[in-house]
Amino acid sequence: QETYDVEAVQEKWLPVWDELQPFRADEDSPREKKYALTMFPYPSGDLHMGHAEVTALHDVVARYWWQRGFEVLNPMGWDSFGLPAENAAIRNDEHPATYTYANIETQYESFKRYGISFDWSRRLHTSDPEYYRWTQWLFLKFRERGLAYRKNSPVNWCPNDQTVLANEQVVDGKCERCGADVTKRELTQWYFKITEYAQELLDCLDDLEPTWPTRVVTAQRNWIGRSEGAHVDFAVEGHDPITVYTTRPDTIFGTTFMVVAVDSALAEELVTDGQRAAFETYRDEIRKETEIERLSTDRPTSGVDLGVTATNPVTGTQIPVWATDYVLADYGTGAVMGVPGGDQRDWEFATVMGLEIIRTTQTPEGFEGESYNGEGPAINSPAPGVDAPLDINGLGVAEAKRATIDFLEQRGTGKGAVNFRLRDWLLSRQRYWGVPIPIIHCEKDGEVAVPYDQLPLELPELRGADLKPKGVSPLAAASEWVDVACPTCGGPAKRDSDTMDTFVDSSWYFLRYCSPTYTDGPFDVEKARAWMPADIYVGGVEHAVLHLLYARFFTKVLRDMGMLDVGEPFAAQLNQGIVINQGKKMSKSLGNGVSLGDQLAAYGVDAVRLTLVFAGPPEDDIDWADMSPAGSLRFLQRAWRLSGDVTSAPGTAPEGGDVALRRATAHTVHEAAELIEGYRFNVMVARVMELVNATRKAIDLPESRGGCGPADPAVREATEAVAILLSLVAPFTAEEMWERLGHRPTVARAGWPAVDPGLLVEESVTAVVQIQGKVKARLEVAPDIAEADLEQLALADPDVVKAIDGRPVRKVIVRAPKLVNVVV
Ligand code: ANZ
Repeated sequence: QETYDVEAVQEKWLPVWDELQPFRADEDSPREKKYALTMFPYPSGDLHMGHAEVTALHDVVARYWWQRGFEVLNPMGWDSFGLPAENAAIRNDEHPATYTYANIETQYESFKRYGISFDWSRRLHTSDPEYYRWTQWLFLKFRERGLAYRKNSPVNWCPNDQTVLANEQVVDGKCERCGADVTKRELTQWYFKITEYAQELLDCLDDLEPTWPTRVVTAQRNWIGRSEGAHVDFAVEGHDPITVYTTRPDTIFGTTFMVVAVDSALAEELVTDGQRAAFETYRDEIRKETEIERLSTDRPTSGVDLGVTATNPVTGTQIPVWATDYVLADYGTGAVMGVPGGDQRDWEFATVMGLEIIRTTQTPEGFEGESYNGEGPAINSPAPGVDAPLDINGLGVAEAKRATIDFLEQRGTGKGAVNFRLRDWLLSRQRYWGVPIPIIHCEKDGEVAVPYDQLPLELPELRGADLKPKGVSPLAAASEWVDVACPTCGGPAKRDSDTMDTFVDSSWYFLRYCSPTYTDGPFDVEKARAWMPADIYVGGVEHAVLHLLYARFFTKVLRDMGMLDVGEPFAAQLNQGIVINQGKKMSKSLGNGVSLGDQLAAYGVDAVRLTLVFAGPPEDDIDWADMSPAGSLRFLQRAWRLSGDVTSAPGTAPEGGDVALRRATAHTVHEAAELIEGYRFNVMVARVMELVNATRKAIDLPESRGGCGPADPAVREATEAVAILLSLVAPFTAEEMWERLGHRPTVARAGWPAVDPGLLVEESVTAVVQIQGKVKARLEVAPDIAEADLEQLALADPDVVKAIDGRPVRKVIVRAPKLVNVVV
């Protein structure tokens, strides 16, 4: 038996494909366009099993579209700025640029050997000046539209390391590295005003719901976090009224206190002299904590009475105002009306602080909990016997809310309001390896934009400088770079020394792919029109919220700038599962990592790709310990061997070939298309395996047992179909088969196998003829037989004629193609 030399086949075809460039996308082609996008990697290290999985799955779709006759854009690049690369470089004592570009080359070579159908002519790196020039351009355009601005905000600060910490770097209120108590520090930072698009970002999710994974849509909805309620004003003597945001204005009669965020300016203003010392002690303690700790539900209740009272705008009652940590300064208005009967945190607060509790919603029978925020008629609103200007007793929650808002609006003490959990996007990073923010700070002229014709504002190399995080960007210390003349007045000024969050780079890269070398703007508007939106976006669910939300935001702004005619960047999305080993996530400490390089060396590219695609539904995790790449390789050999057995000449018409095998081929091809379009790639592979087995039998079995021999044109037809279907998953094997079948490369562009639709229909079905309800005959008829024809056939059947025996036929009921009922 011939043996299949995996390595030789790989080495043979790579240079041929390089020469043929079968996957160069041409927007001027008359074919219909498809844009197949997959998330671009960070250049940290070489490719791993995760990259192998996602690109193998993605390639099934991209290659399928080519075979179906579409012009396909399937680009790849690198998300090469940012913390992962910078941290790895610092660890390896290398300059981030050296480290990053070396890794990019390694990954590029690996991707090529892995045979994905990327259009490498569109390769981009977000850390290249010709790319980030346009990231800076976009930043300035956003700023002109009021969508990029600076403000003061608190950040986690380690006083020992002198550095800003991300929330994840703060553990139990302490610095993850040195254990010092983390504090909050005010920094002036840049923000994108994504909140301006909150409602649209939410609304458009309805349209994405059918084609995006449910969990992604849900995560985005929750992150945007829209709620409806009211702003209510509480008068305070000697101070402006305090406005609270509440989703339950109907509980106003149960408001027995007010709580404001302890770290807010409001608390600072309100506190009386007598309470100031206690307040400051409490506040300093809370400042050491992280937001996550502050929001956790099982923390002890704490707070300080600020010594002032506020007036309930409906009842006129005076209520105490406290400061607490469970109210967040930057959500709603930073002030909350305390309703212990309706909110559990308020209940606990009232219980611990000895404040009054009044229920305002009737609890269901048998209710034994503390606060209650469900449905029920309003009670104590007002309390029995009390005279109040508003009475909502007996109304359900929705009606009571409406009535309260109407009342407040009439009185001018409140207003219906919508609130979003979504915050503006903090984009400043005090780090080196990122896009420099193109702003100059001048004492006289303030913030001045770097003129457009001076872009890109290049990141200085700073070879030999200490790039470790220090709370201010290393750029601030590079005086040659930082000290500049103000573009407006010419006086001494300083460049902004922060760099942009990496998520800015990845919010528009899919647009740059449409015209990667364009020099008159971030992308050629016409070319983007040809390709956008991406028809599929394949990637990890870890990007469900931030990256996808930011990319959606950029797309909407660019649409409003007149540069795009779509408002959503990704029409459909597929999230792959992860590759694990022995039931656990691969990790260094567990020592269960699987090296992609080792697997490729042992089984070859195609067997590894096939294993990953065949493992199960693409969304499911793959436990490599349960996989059999050796089995995949054996299957590929079986498929390949078919191509050596075919003896009919290329171009032989399959008509007249073995009908059973021809039917199997037609069904496989037909079903494969449906399966791929439903992302059921693993089932598609299973069908191809069945066709390979059927073809093998047709070749080997004697005619008496259903075989037809290798010269039958149906065998060629089946084997060619196998090669084309396999080209989506195992391109090397498929190419080799194609050549052995007498064709020229490349099978990747051979076109989807044509099937005779006649072979897909069942040839005949059995129709039953009954007389007076008793079966008298069975007829073999075409499945699409007309009712009249079936009736005629039935009445002419000799058995039926005999059974009728000359009696007059009173009625014939026909249910084509299965049943004829004759009544005599
Ligand atoms: C009174 C009330 C009564 C409330 C009741 C709830 C139930 P979402 O849906 O998240 O928007 N709240 C408002 N601002 C807050 C802040 N800065 N920090 C912490 N909590 C805050 O929830 C809004 C509700 O969360 C508001 O409605 C307010 O409590 C609280 F029976 O007001 B509610």
